[in-house]
Amino acid sequence: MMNMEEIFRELDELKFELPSWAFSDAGTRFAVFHEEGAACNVFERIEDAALVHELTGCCPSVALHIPWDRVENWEELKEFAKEKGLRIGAINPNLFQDPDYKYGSLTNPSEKIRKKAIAHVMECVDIAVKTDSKVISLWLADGTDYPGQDDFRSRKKRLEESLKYIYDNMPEDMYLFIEYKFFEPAFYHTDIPDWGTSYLLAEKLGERALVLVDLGHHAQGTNIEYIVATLLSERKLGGFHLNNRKYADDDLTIASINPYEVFLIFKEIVFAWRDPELSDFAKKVVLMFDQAHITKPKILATVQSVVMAQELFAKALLIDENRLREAQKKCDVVEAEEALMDAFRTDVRPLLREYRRRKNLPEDPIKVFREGNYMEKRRRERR
Ligand code: PSV
Ligand code: MN
Ligand code: MN
Repeated sequence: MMNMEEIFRELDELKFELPSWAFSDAGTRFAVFHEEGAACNVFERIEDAALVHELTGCCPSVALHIPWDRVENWEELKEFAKEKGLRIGAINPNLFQDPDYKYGSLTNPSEKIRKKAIAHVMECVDIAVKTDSKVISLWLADGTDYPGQDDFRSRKKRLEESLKYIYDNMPEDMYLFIEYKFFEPAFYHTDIPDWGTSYLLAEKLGERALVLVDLGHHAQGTNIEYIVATLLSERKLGGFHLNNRKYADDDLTIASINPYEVFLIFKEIVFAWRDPELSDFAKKVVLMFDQAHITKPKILATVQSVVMAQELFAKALLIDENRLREAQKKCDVVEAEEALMDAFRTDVRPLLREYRRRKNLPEDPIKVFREGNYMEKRRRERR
């Protein structure tokens, strides 16, 4: 069992990445809803991410989506982020909004369109170089709607060739994350539907190609923590898109529906952190939020997400690993589950308040945000 000082040291290593796109207006496929004072451009999005970092102390990087966050002068943007206490995290190419990709991007039957998609990813590689980012995080909307629409094996081959070009032309210290999603926007088949396909592609490319797990991208009942454990043991887990889902890719705030699931996922990370053979690798796994705040105010929802994730991670840190392993050795199923549940049932809020107090952070970031005039100021200035 870890003592409080050890837990605090581990909490020091817990960092989250914020997505720029969480701070601007979002919507459903039916409508986009406006929040007064919400960020309208990348500088304002970075400002909002910086505020979340200021209140929580554990979100030092911000991921960008291109072209949503495209600027003329990347040096200026990088410096702006730096002044605000942030660095640029993963660069996310957008291969899903251009109508040219109706029949696929990196898999498209047309060589011309594949080249266009590759060129966009290479532009993102260039942006990553200019902003000192080390990660390209790729999600494809590619798939087909009807049987017979295209040939599966030909698409797989085109995808592999496109990815190989990208991987081979990235700087040697850059990582390529390959995100999977089992459906949508195509409904008959998806080219990268599951972790196995992402893994296969990443494995063929090389060591710096890794799998990205978005918690919203699985069929109901999928055991995500098992996928995480498998990918960790293969050293193929690059990062997460943290969120929660009820039905589909609904991008709800993390643990709003199923906190125990997130706790079990974090347990896999914590145990990998503590495994001497995996520790260095596991500590590099990027914990990013991919959430769209529609019914909640965006900055507040992000603060709430960070607080929630930190609490669940702290609970996972409290698991008595020896007790659990002893029970597992004896096949004492009830005792093993109790070892997990004891940690899960612990109220870690006093511990986190003390942790934040020591770091001169607000003990209750949600309350401080609510009571501050942060949004009022934004509504005035961003009108
Ligand atoms: C797709 O559903 C996804 O999860 C990918 O990560 C995209 O980049 C992101 O959503 C856009 O919000
Ligand atoms: Mn995602
Ligand atoms: Mn998604």
